[in-house]
Amino acid sequence: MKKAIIFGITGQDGSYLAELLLAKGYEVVGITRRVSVPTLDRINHILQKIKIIEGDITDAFSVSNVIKKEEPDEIYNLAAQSHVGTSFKQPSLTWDVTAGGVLNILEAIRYSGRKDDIKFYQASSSEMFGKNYNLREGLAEMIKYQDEKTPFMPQSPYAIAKLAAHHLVRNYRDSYGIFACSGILFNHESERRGEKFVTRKITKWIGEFKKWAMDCGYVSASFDGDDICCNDSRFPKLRLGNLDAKRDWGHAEDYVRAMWDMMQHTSPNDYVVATGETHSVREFLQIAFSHIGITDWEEYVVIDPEFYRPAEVDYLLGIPAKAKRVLGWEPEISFKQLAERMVDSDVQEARLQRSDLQRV
Ligand code: NAP
Ligand code: G4F
Repeated sequence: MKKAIIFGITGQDGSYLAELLLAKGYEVVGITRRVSVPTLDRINHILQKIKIIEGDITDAFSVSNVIKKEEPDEIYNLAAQSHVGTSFKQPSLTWDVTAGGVLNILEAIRYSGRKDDIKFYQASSSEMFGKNYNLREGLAEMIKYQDEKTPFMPQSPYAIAKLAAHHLVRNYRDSYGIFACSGILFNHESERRGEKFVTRKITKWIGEFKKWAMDCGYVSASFDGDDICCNDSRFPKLRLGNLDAKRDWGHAEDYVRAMWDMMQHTSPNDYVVATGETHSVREFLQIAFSHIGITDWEEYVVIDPEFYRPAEVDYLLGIPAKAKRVLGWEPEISFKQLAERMVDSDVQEARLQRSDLQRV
C-alpha cells in the first residue's frame, strides 16, 4: 500500500485528491493547520479513512518531522494562500506560505534520508503567465494561448510567490535528483470551490437568491426566473469586479487526476493542465443565471471597484497538449456542465438553510 501526504487537504483540491487516492488504495495522511473555526467540512465524509496531523507549511520543524515520521511515497503540496485578490492585501503572508512553505518541504525531503524514495507534486498556477501569451493561427483569427514554453510574467504577489516555488521545484529536481514535478493548473472550480472565488461567489448568490424569491412567493416551484422583480431592495444585488477577464475554467475532479498521473510517470516533469477553452466572467454569469431561468442577469449585478485588482490577468487559455500526449490526460467536464453543477449544488444547499425573508 502506497502512502501519500497531502498538504492542503482541507481545500477544494485536497478533498478531491484525498478521495482519488483512497479509491486507488493509498494510505492518506492530511496536514491541517490549527485555526479557531472548523475547516474539515470538505473532508468530513472521509475522516474515518484518513490520518490527520496538525502542521503548518511555514513551520519548517513540523514539516520535516512529519515527513521523517510518516515515510511517505508521495507528497502533494496543495497548501497556499490561494486567493489572488488577498495576496495584494497580505503580500508578506502570501510569500511566506506560498513560496517559503514549498522551500520547507523540499528541504525536508532533501534531508529526510529517503530523498530518492519520495515523489513530490507542487501546485503551480497559470497565474504565473500573467500578461504573457503566444500566438497561433486559427481558422478566422490569431489565437492567444499559454503552454509550457510561454514565458512567465506574474501580475500579483500570489503569482510571484508561485513562480518562486515553481523555480525551486525545478532547481531541487536538477540539483538533487528529487522526483519533483509541477502541475501548471489553469482555473478549476467545483461545488466545493471557496466562496471568495468569482464562480462560486456567483453560484452561491444565485442559490440564496432563488430560495429567497421562492420564499417571497415571486415564483412558482417551476421557477420562471424572468418573472422576478429584480429591484426588490430586500435582497442585495451581486457585487462583482472585472467581468471582462477571461479564464480557462475546468472542474477540480478532472484536475486532481492529472496530478496523480504526473506522479506515476517514470520521470518528473512540468505540465500545463487546462481545457483549451477560454470564457469571460460575463459568459459564466450568463450560463449560471439562465440555469435558473433568468436571462437579464445584468439587472441583478452591480459593478463594485472594491473587487478590481491593482493589476489584472486579462486572458488565460491553456493548451494541455503535453499532458494529453505524455500522460493521456484529458478533461471530461465541460464549462457549461461545470457552471450548471455549481448552480444546482448551491440551490440545493440554500434550500436546506432556514428561511430569511428580510435580508436587509
Ligand atoms: P484552497 O481551497 O484555497 O485550499 C488551500 C489549502 O491550503 C487549504 O487546505 C488551506 O488550509 C491550506 N493552507 C493555507 N495556508 C496553509 C499553511 N500555512 N499551512 C498549511 N496549510 C495551509 O485552494 P485550491 O483551490 O484547493 O487549490 C489548491 C492549490 O492549487 C493551491 O496551492 C492553489 O494556489 C493552487 N492552484 C489552484 C487553482 C484553482 O483554480 N483552484 C489553479 C492553480 C493553482 P485551511 O483550510 O486551513 O485554510
Ligand atoms: O475567481 P478568481 O478570484 O480567480 P483567479 O484570480 O483567476 O485565481 C484563481 O485561479 C488561479 C489559476 O489561474 C489560481 F492559481 C488561484 O489560486 C485561484 O484559484 O478571479 C477570476 C477573475 C479575475 O479576473 C477577477 O478579477 O474574476 C474577476 N472577478 C470579477 N469580480 C472577481 C470578482 N474575482 C473575485 N474573486 N471576486 C469578484 O467579485
